[in-house]
Amino acid sequence: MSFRSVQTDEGSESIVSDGLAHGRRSEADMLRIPGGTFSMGSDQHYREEAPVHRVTIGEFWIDRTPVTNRQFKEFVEATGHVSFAELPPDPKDYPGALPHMLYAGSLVFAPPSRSVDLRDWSQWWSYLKGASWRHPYGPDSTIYGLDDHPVVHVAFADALAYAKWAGKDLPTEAEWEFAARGGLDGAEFAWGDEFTPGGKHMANTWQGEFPRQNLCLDGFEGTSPVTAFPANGYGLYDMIGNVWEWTTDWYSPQHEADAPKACCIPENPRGGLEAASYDPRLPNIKIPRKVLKGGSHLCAPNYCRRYRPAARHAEPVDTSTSHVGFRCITRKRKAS
Ligand SMILES: [Ca+2]
Ligand SMILES: [Ca+2]
Repeated sequence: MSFRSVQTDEGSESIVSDGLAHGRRSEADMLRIPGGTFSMGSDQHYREEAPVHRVTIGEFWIDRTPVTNRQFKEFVEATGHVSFAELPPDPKDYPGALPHMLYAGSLVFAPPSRSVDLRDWSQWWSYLKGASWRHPYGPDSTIYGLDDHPVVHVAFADALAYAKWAGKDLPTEAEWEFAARGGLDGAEFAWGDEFTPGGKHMANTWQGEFPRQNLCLDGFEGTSPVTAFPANGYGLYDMIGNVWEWTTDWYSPQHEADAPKACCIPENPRGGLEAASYDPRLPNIKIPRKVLKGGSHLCAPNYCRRYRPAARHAEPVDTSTSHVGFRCITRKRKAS
Protein backbone atom coordinates (compact mmCIF):
# COMPACT_ATOMS: atom_id res chain seq x y z
CA MET A 1 0.00 0.00 0.00
CA SER A 2 1.45 3.37 -0.78
CA PHE A 3 0.55 6.91 0.09
CA ARG A 4 1.41 10.24 -1.32
CA SER A 5 1.16 13.59 0.29
CA VAL A 6 -0.74 16.41 -1.32
CA GLN A 7 -1.53 19.96 -0.34
CA THR A 8 -5.15 20.72 0.33
CA ASP A 9 -6.64 24.13 -0.11
CA GLU A 10 -6.51 24.54 3.67
CA GLY A 11 -2.75 24.43 3.38
CA SER A 12 -2.42 21.20 5.31
CA GLU A 13 -1.00 18.05 3.88
CA SER A 14 -3.30 15.14 3.45
CA ILE A 15 -2.89 11.60 2.34
CA VAL A 16 -4.62 10.01 -0.59
CA SER A 17 -4.22 6.45 -1.69
CA ASP A 18 -2.53 5.59 -4.94
CA GLY A 19 -4.30 2.42 -5.81
CA LEU A 20 -7.48 2.17 -3.81
CA ALA A 21 -10.75 3.44 -5.11
CA HIS A 22 -12.53 3.10 -1.80
CA GLY A 23 -14.38 6.11 -0.51
CA ARG A 24 -12.69 5.58 2.82
CA ARG A 25 -9.59 7.24 1.40
CA SER A 26 -11.14 9.99 -0.58
CA GLU A 27 -8.86 12.91 -1.21
CA ALA A 28 -8.19 15.10 1.79
CA ASP A 29 -9.75 12.66 4.23
CA MET A 30 -6.63 12.69 6.40
CA LEU A 31 -4.71 15.70 7.64
CA ARG A 32 -1.12 15.96 8.77
CA ILE A 33 -0.52 16.75 12.42
CA PRO A 34 2.97 18.12 12.84
CA GLY A 35 3.84 16.63 16.22
CA GLY A 36 5.69 18.50 18.95
CA THR A 37 5.65 19.05 22.69
CA PHE A 38 2.42 20.12 24.36
CA SER A 39 0.74 20.39 27.75
CA MET A 40 -1.52 17.36 28.12
CA GLY A 41 -4.36 17.20 30.63
CA SER A 42 -5.95 19.87 32.80
CA ASP A 43 -5.79 20.83 36.47
CA GLN A 44 -9.07 22.78 36.29
CA HIS A 45 -11.68 20.04 35.96
CA TYR A 46 -11.98 16.35 36.79
CA ARG A 47 -9.36 14.50 38.79
CA GLU A 48 -8.55 12.02 36.04
CA GLU A 49 -7.38 14.84 33.74
CA ALA A 50 -4.65 15.97 36.13
CA PRO A 51 -1.88 16.77 36.36
CA VAL A 52 -1.00 18.89 33.35
CA HIS A 53 2.24 17.42 32.04
CA ARG A 54 4.37 17.89 28.97
CA VAL A 55 4.37 15.22 26.31
CA THR A 56 6.18 15.00 22.98
CA ILE A 57 4.67 13.22 20.02
CA GLY A 58 5.83 12.56 16.48
CA GLU A 59 4.03 13.58 13.32
CA PHE A 60 1.05 11.58 12.13
CA TRP A 61 -1.98 11.85 9.88
CA ILE A 62 -5.52 11.69 11.21
CA ASP A 63 -8.99 11.31 9.73
CA ARG A 64 -10.67 14.66 9.25
CA THR A 65 -13.88 13.30 10.73
CA PRO A 66 -15.04 10.36 12.81
CA VAL A 67 -15.66 7.22 10.74
CA THR A 68 -19.15 7.51 9.28
CA ASN A 69 -21.89 4.94 8.76
CA ARG A 70 -21.15 5.10 5.02
CA GLN A 71 -17.48 4.24 5.61
CA PHE A 72 -18.22 1.51 8.14
CA LYS A 73 -20.73 -0.05 5.77
CA GLU A 74 -18.07 -0.25 3.05
CA PHE A 75 -15.81 -2.04 5.50
CA VAL A 76 -18.53 -4.50 6.50
CA GLU A 77 -19.47 -5.17 2.89
CA ALA A 78 -15.82 -5.74 1.95
CA THR A 79 -14.93 -8.00 4.88
CA GLY A 80 -18.14 -9.52 6.25
CA HIS A 81 -17.15 -8.15 9.65
CA VAL A 82 -19.73 -8.89 12.35
CA SER A 83 -19.59 -6.27 15.06
CA PHE A 84 -19.28 -7.12 18.74
CA ALA A 85 -22.80 -5.89 19.48
CA GLU A 86 -24.23 -8.30 16.91
CA LEU A 87 -22.75 -11.37 18.63
CA PRO A 88 -24.34 -12.95 21.71
CA PRO A 89 -21.92 -12.72 24.66
CA ASP A 90 -19.98 -15.90 25.47
CA PRO A 91 -21.08 -17.05 28.96
CA LYS A 92 -17.43 -17.94 29.72
CA ASP A 93 -16.54 -14.26 29.56
CA TYR A 94 -19.32 -13.23 31.94
CA PRO A 95 -19.28 -15.54 34.97
CA GLY A 96 -22.38 -15.12 37.07
CA ALA A 97 -24.40 -13.44 34.33
CA LEU A 98 -28.01 -14.55 34.04
CA PRO A 99 -28.40 -16.69 30.88
CA HIS A 100 -31.41 -14.71 29.68
CA MET A 101 -29.29 -11.56 29.78
CA LEU A 102 -26.69 -12.97 27.38
CA TYR A 103 -28.14 -11.68 24.13
CA ALA A 104 -26.68 -9.62 21.34
CA GLY A 105 -27.30 -5.94 21.90
CA SER A 106 -25.85 -2.60 22.84
CA LEU A 107 -26.39 0.35 25.17
CA VAL A 108 -28.87 2.92 23.90
CA PHE A 109 -29.56 6.27 25.51
CA ALA A 110 -33.19 7.05 26.29
CA PRO A 111 -34.26 10.09 28.31
CA PRO A 112 -36.08 9.04 31.48
CA SER A 113 -39.66 10.16 31.93
CA ARG A 114 -39.21 11.27 35.54
CA SER A 115 -36.53 12.87 37.69
CA VAL A 116 -33.64 10.54 38.35
CA ASP A 117 -30.57 10.26 40.51
CA LEU A 118 -27.64 11.44 38.37
CA ARG A 119 -25.40 8.82 39.96
CA ASP A 120 -27.47 6.00 38.47
CA TRP A 121 -26.68 5.77 34.77
CA SER A 122 -28.99 2.79 34.34
CA GLN A 123 -31.81 5.36 34.47
CA TRP A 124 -30.95 6.54 30.94
CA TRP A 125 -28.96 3.69 29.40
CA SER A 126 -30.73 0.50 28.27
CA TYR A 127 -29.02 -2.63 27.00
CA LEU A 128 -31.27 -3.12 24.00
CA LYS A 129 -31.52 -6.45 22.23
CA GLY A 130 -30.80 -5.96 18.54
CA ALA A 131 -29.23 -2.53 18.87
CA SER A 132 -26.12 -2.28 16.70
CA TRP A 133 -24.44 0.08 14.27
CA ARG A 134 -27.14 -0.83 11.72
CA HIS A 135 -29.91 -0.26 14.27
CA PRO A 136 -28.64 2.55 16.48
CA TYR A 137 -31.84 3.05 18.50
CA GLY A 138 -32.89 -0.61 18.63
CA PRO A 139 -34.01 -3.32 16.18
CA ASP A 140 -36.72 -1.20 14.56
CA SER A 141 -34.41 1.73 13.82
CA THR A 142 -32.13 2.04 10.80
CA ILE A 143 -29.25 4.19 9.57
CA TYR A 144 -31.25 5.31 6.58
CA GLY A 145 -30.48 8.99 6.08
CA LEU A 146 -27.54 8.80 8.52
CA ASP A 147 -24.74 8.01 6.02
CA ASP A 148 -22.77 11.07 7.11
CA HIS A 149 -23.31 10.53 10.82
CA PRO A 150 -20.58 8.84 12.85
CA VAL A 151 -20.89 5.08 13.20
CA VAL A 152 -21.89 4.14 16.76
CA HIS A 153 -22.24 0.90 18.74
CA VAL A 154 -18.67 -0.07 17.92
CA ALA A 155 -16.64 -1.89 20.56
CA PHE A 156 -12.87 -1.40 20.64
CA ALA A 157 -12.26 -4.53 18.52
CA ASP A 158 -14.60 -3.20 15.81
CA ALA A 159 -12.70 0.09 15.63
CA LEU A 160 -9.39 -1.74 15.45
CA ALA A 161 -10.64 -4.12 12.74
CA TYR A 162 -11.79 -1.18 10.64
CA ALA A 163 -8.45 0.59 11.10
CA LYS A 164 -6.48 -2.49 10.03
CA TRP A 165 -8.68 -2.95 6.97
CA ALA A 166 -8.13 0.67 6.00
CA GLY A 167 -4.34 0.29 6.41
CA LYS A 168 -4.49 2.67 9.35
CA ASP A 169 -4.25 2.57 13.12
CA LEU A 170 -6.07 4.08 16.10
CA PRO A 171 -4.62 7.09 17.93
CA THR A 172 -3.01 7.04 21.33
CA GLU A 173 -4.60 9.36 23.89
CA ALA A 174 -1.70 11.81 23.52
CA GLU A 175 -1.98 11.88 19.72
CA TRP A 176 -5.71 12.36 19.93
CA GLU A 177 -5.44 15.19 22.46
CA PHE A 178 -2.69 16.94 20.53
CA ALA A 179 -4.81 16.82 17.38
CA ALA A 180 -7.92 18.00 19.24
CA ARG A 181 -6.11 21.06 20.57
CA GLY A 182 -5.64 22.29 17.01
CA GLY A 183 -2.43 24.12 17.87
CA LEU A 184 -3.97 26.02 20.83
CA ASP A 185 -1.72 24.68 23.57
CA GLY A 186 -3.34 24.96 26.99
CA ALA A 187 -6.69 26.26 25.74
CA GLU A 188 -9.82 25.06 27.49
CA PHE A 189 -11.68 24.03 24.34
CA ALA A 190 -10.60 22.85 20.89
CA TRP A 191 -11.42 26.33 19.55
CA GLY A 192 -10.25 28.62 22.40
CA ASP A 193 -11.23 29.49 25.95
CA GLU A 194 -14.90 30.36 25.46
CA PHE A 195 -17.47 27.56 25.15
CA THR A 196 -19.85 29.35 22.79
CA PRO A 197 -17.93 32.28 21.29
CA GLY A 198 -20.40 34.95 20.19
CA GLY A 199 -23.20 32.57 21.16
CA LYS A 200 -22.15 30.05 18.50
CA HIS A 201 -22.16 26.35 19.28
CA MET A 202 -18.85 24.86 18.21
CA ALA A 203 -19.67 21.19 18.86
CA ASN A 204 -22.62 18.86 19.27
CA THR A 205 -23.15 18.68 23.02
CA TRP A 206 -26.22 18.76 25.31
CA GLN A 207 -27.96 21.95 26.35
CA GLY A 208 -30.47 21.79 29.19
CA GLU A 209 -30.77 19.61 32.27
CA PHE A 210 -29.39 16.16 31.44
CA PRO A 211 -30.86 13.55 31.05
CA ARG A 212 -34.45 14.73 30.76
CA GLN A 213 -34.38 18.13 29.10
CA ASN A 214 -32.59 18.36 25.75
CA LEU A 215 -33.03 21.92 24.46
CA CYS A 216 -31.15 21.15 21.19
CA LEU A 217 -29.88 24.74 20.98
CA ASP A 218 -27.04 23.43 18.80
CA GLY A 219 -29.57 22.00 16.37
CA PHE A 220 -29.17 18.30 17.18
CA GLU A 221 -30.82 15.98 19.67
CA GLY A 222 -28.70 12.92 18.87
CA THR A 223 -25.72 12.47 16.57
CA SER A 224 -25.08 14.99 13.78
CA PRO A 225 -23.45 14.86 10.33
CA VAL A 226 -19.69 14.82 10.91
CA THR A 227 -19.01 18.23 9.37
CA ALA A 228 -21.99 20.06 10.88
CA PHE A 229 -19.81 22.07 13.29
CA PRO A 230 -16.69 24.14 12.56
CA ALA A 231 -13.31 22.42 12.18
CA ASN A 232 -10.52 23.13 14.67
CA GLY A 233 -7.18 24.81 13.89
CA TYR A 234 -5.87 21.65 12.20
CA GLY A 235 -8.99 21.35 10.04
CA LEU A 236 -10.41 18.44 12.07
CA TYR A 237 -14.16 18.08 12.60
CA ASP A 238 -16.03 16.76 15.61
CA MET A 239 -13.00 16.11 17.81
CA ILE A 240 -15.21 17.49 20.54
CA GLY A 241 -18.77 16.28 20.96
CA ASN A 242 -21.01 14.26 18.66
CA VAL A 243 -19.46 10.90 19.66
CA TRP A 244 -16.72 9.89 22.07
CA GLU A 245 -13.76 8.34 20.26
CA TRP A 246 -11.71 5.25 21.11
CA THR A 247 -7.97 5.52 21.71
CA THR A 248 -5.47 2.68 22.16
CA ASP A 249 -4.34 3.66 25.67
CA TRP A 250 -5.28 1.55 28.67
CA TYR A 251 -7.01 3.79 31.17
CA SER A 252 -5.21 4.98 34.28
CA PRO A 253 -7.04 7.14 36.82
CA GLN A 254 -4.47 9.93 36.67
CA HIS A 255 -1.76 11.25 34.39
CA GLU A 256 1.95 10.98 35.11
CA ALA A 257 3.57 13.93 36.87
CA ASP A 258 5.22 16.57 34.70
CA ALA A 259 8.84 15.78 33.90
CA PRO A 260 11.24 17.74 36.12
CA LYS A 261 13.53 18.51 33.17
CA ALA A 262 13.03 18.96 29.45
CA CYS A 263 15.23 15.92 28.80
CA CYS A 264 12.73 13.66 30.55
CA ILE A 265 9.50 14.62 28.78
CA PRO A 266 7.82 11.40 27.65
CA GLU A 267 7.84 10.75 23.90
CA ASN A 268 4.88 9.09 22.26
CA PRO A 269 3.41 7.76 25.53
CA ARG A 270 1.04 4.84 25.23
CA GLY A 271 -0.96 4.94 28.45
CA GLY A 272 -0.99 2.73 31.49
CA LEU A 273 -0.91 -1.02 32.05
CA GLU A 274 -3.80 -3.23 30.97
CA ALA A 275 -3.95 -4.85 34.41
CA ALA A 276 -4.34 -1.42 36.02
CA SER A 277 -7.24 -0.44 33.80
CA TYR A 278 -9.91 -2.63 35.45
CA ASP A 279 -12.75 -0.89 37.21
CA PRO A 280 -11.87 -0.82 40.93
CA ARG A 281 -15.59 -0.62 41.78
CA LEU A 282 -16.18 -4.02 40.16
CA PRO A 283 -13.43 -6.27 41.57
CA ASN A 284 -14.94 -9.46 40.14
CA ILE A 285 -15.09 -8.19 36.58
CA LYS A 286 -11.78 -8.19 34.75
CA ILE A 287 -12.62 -6.37 31.55
CA PRO A 288 -9.85 -3.93 30.65
CA ARG A 289 -10.74 -0.35 29.83
CA LYS A 290 -9.48 1.98 27.12
CA VAL A 291 -9.47 5.77 27.14
CA LEU A 292 -12.25 7.53 25.26
CA LYS A 293 -11.76 11.16 24.26
CA GLY A 294 -13.74 14.23 23.26
CA GLY A 295 -17.14 13.87 24.90
CA SER A 296 -20.39 13.36 23.04
CA HIS A 297 -23.80 14.82 22.27
CA LEU A 298 -24.76 13.70 25.79
CA CYS A 299 -22.21 15.89 27.58
CA ALA A 300 -24.06 18.54 29.55
CA PRO A 301 -23.00 21.32 31.93
CA ASN A 302 -24.95 19.75 34.82
CA TYR A 303 -23.65 16.26 34.32
CA CYS A 304 -20.49 15.68 32.29
CA ARG A 305 -18.46 18.70 31.22
CA ARG A 306 -16.20 16.59 29.09
CA TYR A 307 -16.47 18.54 25.84
CA ARG A 308 -12.79 19.46 26.11
CA PRO A 309 -9.53 18.06 24.67
CA ALA A 310 -8.20 17.17 28.15
CA ALA A 311 -11.31 15.21 29.14
CA ARG A 312 -11.13 11.42 29.26
CA HIS A 313 -13.35 8.51 30.11
CA ALA A 314 -12.70 4.83 30.87
CA GLU A 315 -14.62 2.45 28.60
CA PRO A 316 -14.53 -1.36 28.89
CA VAL A 317 -13.30 -2.82 25.59
CA ASP A 318 -16.44 -4.93 25.22
CA THR A 319 -18.84 -2.01 25.59
CA SER A 320 -20.60 -0.34 22.71
CA THR A 321 -23.09 2.49 22.99
CA SER A 322 -25.08 4.96 20.94
CA HIS A 323 -22.57 7.75 21.64
CA VAL A 324 -19.16 6.17 21.03
CA GLY A 325 -17.37 6.00 17.69
CA PHE A 326 -13.78 6.45 16.49
CA ARG A 327 -11.42 7.86 13.90
CA CYS A 328 -8.15 6.52 12.51
CA ILE A 329 -4.61 7.77 12.13
CA THR A 330 -1.48 6.65 10.35
CA ARG A 331 2.10 7.26 11.39
CA LYS A 332 3.48 6.09 8.08
CA ARG A 333 4.63 8.47 5.45
CA LYS A 334 5.59 6.95 2.17
CA ALA A 335 6.60 8.79 -0.93
CA SER A 336 4.79 7.77 -4.08
CA1 LIG B 1 -26.90 18.55 20.71
CA1 LIG C 1 -15.92 13.41 18.79
